[in-house]
Amino acid sequence: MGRGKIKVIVIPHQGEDNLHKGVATAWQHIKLGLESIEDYSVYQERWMPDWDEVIVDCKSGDDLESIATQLMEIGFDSAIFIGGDHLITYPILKCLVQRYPGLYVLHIDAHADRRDTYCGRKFSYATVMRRVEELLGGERVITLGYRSLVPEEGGKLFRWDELTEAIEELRTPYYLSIDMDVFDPSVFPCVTHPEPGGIRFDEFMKLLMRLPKFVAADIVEFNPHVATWWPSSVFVATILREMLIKVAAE
Ligand SMILES: [Mn+2]
Repeated sequence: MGRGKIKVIVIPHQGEDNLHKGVATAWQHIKLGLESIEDYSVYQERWMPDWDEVIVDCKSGDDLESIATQLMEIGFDSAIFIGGDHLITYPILKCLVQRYPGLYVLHIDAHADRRDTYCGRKFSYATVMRRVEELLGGERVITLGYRSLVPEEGGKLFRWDELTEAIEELRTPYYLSIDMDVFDPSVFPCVTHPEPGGIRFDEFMKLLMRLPKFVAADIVEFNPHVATWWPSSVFVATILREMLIKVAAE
């Protein structure tokens, strides 16, 4: 993979089985949100670093091989990936694990995403962490913030009030995956599957400040079409700024 500036890599993938369409348009809304906020973070007392935008071609629908091939061609040192739905995490990790064989994943989500199949599909936003477990080993995939699952979904699952236990399981190098539905629908309604009982922005920031630096991260499942999109666009833009600062920090 090539070296250079931090990249924001957009993967506007939307699965056939998504209940509401809309995640493919996330990035254009986040870009408007970035125009509204300061480039300076009062939380980390740093400026947002320079970054390059790269957009992956997802016209081929569920063709994960095509996404993985494009990611290998793009090459990146530090990157934040923007979905799209949660399935994008799989091709990203398929590339990253070649470079970091012992990679861990911290998966922040209202859902476990560990069904074996969903709507007859092996690869779906509802099965993605099961596939990631098969790729990396189940002990390396840590989910935090879940509040909805079915009994077949097992693994290293932690509720938000078990945050300290989840962090104790984490090792570096690691990848951070953020499903926006981890937030409470009252603070962030723009997701396809909102779940009551979620976290606030300040709780997320407290976690981010506690975590060691990650090698790359994604922000997925922002669906601007299911609720009033403007405050949510600014919300995701703010999260992106904070993560760019975090990944750029020495
Ligand atoms: Mn979710």
